[in-house]
Amino acid sequence: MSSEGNATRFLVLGGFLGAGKTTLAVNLARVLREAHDKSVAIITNDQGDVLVDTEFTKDAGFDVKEVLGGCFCAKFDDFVCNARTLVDMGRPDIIIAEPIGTSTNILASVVTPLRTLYPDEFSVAPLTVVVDCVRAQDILRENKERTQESVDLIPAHQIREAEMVVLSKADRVDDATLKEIMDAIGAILPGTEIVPTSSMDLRNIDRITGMLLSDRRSEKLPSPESNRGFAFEKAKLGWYSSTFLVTPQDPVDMYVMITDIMKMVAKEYGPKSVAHVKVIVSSEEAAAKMSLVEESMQVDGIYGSRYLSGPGKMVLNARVISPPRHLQEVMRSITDHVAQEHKLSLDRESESCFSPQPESPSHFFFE
Ligand SMILES: Nc1nc2c(ncn2[C@@H]2O[C@H](COP(=O)(O)OP(=O)(O)O)[C@@H](O)[C@H]2O)c(=O)[nH]1
Ligand SMILES: [Mg+2]
Repeated sequence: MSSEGNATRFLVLGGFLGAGKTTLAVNLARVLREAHDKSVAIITNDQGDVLVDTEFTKDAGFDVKEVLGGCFCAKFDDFVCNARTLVDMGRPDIIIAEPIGTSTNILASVVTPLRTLYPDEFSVAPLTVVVDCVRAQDILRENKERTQESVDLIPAHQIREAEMVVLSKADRVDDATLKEIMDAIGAILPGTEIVPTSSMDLRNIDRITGMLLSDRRSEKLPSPESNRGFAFEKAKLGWYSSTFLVTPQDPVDMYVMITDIMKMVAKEYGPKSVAHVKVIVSSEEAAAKMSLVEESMQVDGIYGSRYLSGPGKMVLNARVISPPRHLQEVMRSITDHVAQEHKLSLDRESESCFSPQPESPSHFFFE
């Protein structure tokens, strides 16, 4: 990095909803800080107006800025402005930016504009795409029947754009399956580095930090693909976000409360419909975050006590294949039920629900 002058190293970490981008960003930031004495700042991104990822990365102790209400590509000036603010705030060695999980043509509309327009300000690393091992075979299967619930064109396209592929959740598949996935991706992207990893044991994370600590820059020529099919897939999704003030009557077990929310969502929608649901509850003393991806429910972190005894805040993000209005009704009834069950008051402070609309990139570079 030293030969890059004053340019801040910059990584765009793409990949589908729930693939493991935020988890990887935080793990990379920790390893870079602890093993390499490098500081990392993070930029998050969402269509909605509140984002669990931002709370989570802040709680993990990193400088964070967010671009809300649209993709980095459509809000490119905000994106660059946030990157500059992070540089002014803390002079980070590396900025990691996580676009929305449904973002497409990132190479043409985010990575190439950044590396072309600001070559002295940002040293843009190869576009790194996180692919969930558990979903990979389904995404890559050819000639399969498309149903109302299939959203595969977007993740398959995201893989084609990659200059480095990170296979997340390698702990959840066996070695033979992992090899099949690597062979299939290798056939699509000959010569592209594919790195299997896991948040459980951080295997191969040094290969990703090694790339970041090198001078390797993004250089792939963008060959954008038509957004029509992608727009159709995006329109199948309901996007629900809300924030609440949480006031418990007695200390409430946050773990049990969030698990109840997730179980009810999973019961209402089948695994194929749940792209990613995430909830974070936090107070001055404690925080707990949990995710549901397809049928897999996971605690992503509990800081401090798992009991909430004073006022707190809850942020809820659900990305589900569902008409938005139905999703809103479901989420309202679930939060009402949980409030009653756990004897707490949940005062909704904000709420939004919609299907993502097609976006117009500020810049679009192609061969
Ligand atoms: N078992 C396992 N779970 C993971 C791994 N990486 C991420 N996850 C879980 O997958 C869920 C979604 O992760 P997140 O980073 O929020 O995905 P994002 O939407 O791509 O940012 C969370 O519950 C994570 O804890 C991994 O390597 N192994
Ligand atoms: Mg995320």
